[in-house]
Amino acid sequence: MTSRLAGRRILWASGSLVLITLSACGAATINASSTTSPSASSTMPPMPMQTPSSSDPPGAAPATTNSVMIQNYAFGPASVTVKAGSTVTWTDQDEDSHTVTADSGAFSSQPLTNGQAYSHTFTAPGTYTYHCSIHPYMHGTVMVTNG
Ligand SMILES: [Cu+2]
Repeated sequence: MTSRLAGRRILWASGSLVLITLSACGAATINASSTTSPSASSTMPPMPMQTPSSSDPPGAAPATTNSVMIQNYAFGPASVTVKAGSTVTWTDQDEDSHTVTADSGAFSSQPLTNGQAYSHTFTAPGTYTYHCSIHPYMHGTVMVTNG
């Protein structure tokens, strides 16, 4: 009776020793990687990370201008914010023709040739998406705010 119990205790003890050894090894490798990677990566990411994050918001933010240039098959700025009652003017600066056509069909210019301009007055607040009917991949947005 007593010998059988002693044998079980030895097996349990050896089993727990293996577990301790494995967990110790795992902890050692985690510590090793965590101490080496931050020192190597801390010098790399902050420089590239801050440059795009600080330059993206101004570029993505809608511009407060009433003039949109159509250049290189794109509306620039692609997104503008104006107050209700404002007139937005698009000017085609490409050799190719373009239109300013509301996605909703609320307004549309004739095909503009180089140097030609089109104006539209936005009286109601809202978000107006538009495109070029000749080049449907050209998109722009006019956000109209309350006075
Ligand atoms: Cu176009």
